[in-house]
Amino acid sequence: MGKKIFSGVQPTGNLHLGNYLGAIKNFVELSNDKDNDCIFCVVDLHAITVKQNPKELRSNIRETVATFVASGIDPKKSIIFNQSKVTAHSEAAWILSCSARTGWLSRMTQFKEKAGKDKEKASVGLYSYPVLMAADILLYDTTHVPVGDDQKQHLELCRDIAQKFNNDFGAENFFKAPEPLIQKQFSRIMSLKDGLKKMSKSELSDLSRINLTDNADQIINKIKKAKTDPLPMPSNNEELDKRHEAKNLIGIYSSLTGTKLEKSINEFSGKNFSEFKEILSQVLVEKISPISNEISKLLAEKNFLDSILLEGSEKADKIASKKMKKIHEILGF
Ligand code: AQP
Repeated sequence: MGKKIFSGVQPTGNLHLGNYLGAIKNFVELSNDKDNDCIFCVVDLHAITVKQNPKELRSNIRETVATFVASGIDPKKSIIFNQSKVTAHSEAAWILSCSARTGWLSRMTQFKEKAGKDKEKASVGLYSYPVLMAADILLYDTTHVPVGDDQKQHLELCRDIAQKFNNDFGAENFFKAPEPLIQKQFSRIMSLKDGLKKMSKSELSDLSRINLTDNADQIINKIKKAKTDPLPMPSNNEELDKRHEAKNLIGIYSSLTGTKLEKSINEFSGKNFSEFKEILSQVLVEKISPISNEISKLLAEKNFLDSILLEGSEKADKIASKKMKKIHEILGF
């Protein structure tokens, strides 16, 4: 039986190699299997958990759709829409927030990381973000959620919320507990400037990430400047584990070329980083340039991008409203 896939990406600009290798590449592969029903959501309600400029947000929503399509998701086969246009998401988030326990939410590490030291000043939305994510997933009877490693904890929370709702209302199996689909290797791409920090859209330094809109010169320059260490390339797994930046770069190479990590280590063992970086840049340019070229072409076709979202939101709304009706019945509304 095919899978019911749902996943989202925040339209917060600077979509990067981590988003691609951790999530979008997997979206494309899953959407190419005709047995799967796929829904890919531009999660604009999630984006406003931190302050957004409305004009930039609108353009980032279109850029996210363009990235999906440029990466290979066919809008005729998969539903692509933005979250704010299907009101059931916000409604279900409220309802599920009454099932979620505050103790569960306070354990979420992403909130701690994103709120930083000044937790009191973080928005309530940033804190309750995983409940909205649970609503997104559960409204569509999703069976599988392709995400990066950083979202694993939120997926576990989603399963707990589903189970609690079902138990509380004697609605056995009403919300289906979804399975995460996380790449086995290289599920977390790290910053080019710090091998211990996740590659991220909001990192101030643009040199820390490869954006999916970067051109060949920018990619080559960023890899040239990527942090490494003074030793030659590692020659075994143990050595690699201790050298975070080398591990990240070899991971990126392996993931892009579909090569087993051991094979990549052997290929470059003892060589200079400069030699490896040149090859890595070539591979990156080869894989990312076609996507970035396509994104810029699509960005000029605003009406086309808007029509994808409109059509997608109509389809998504049909599914979500049906589920919402049943939720009302269960709750006694
Ligand atoms: N560095 C990463 N490595 C692997 N996967 C990643 N993802 C994000 N960063 C990495 C995965 O990309 C999908 C979409 O992410 P998102 O846009 O919803 O938000 P995020 O995880 O908060 O992304 P960023 O880049 O870290 O944004 P900021 O800087 O705004 O916090 C998700 O499946 C995610 O796992």
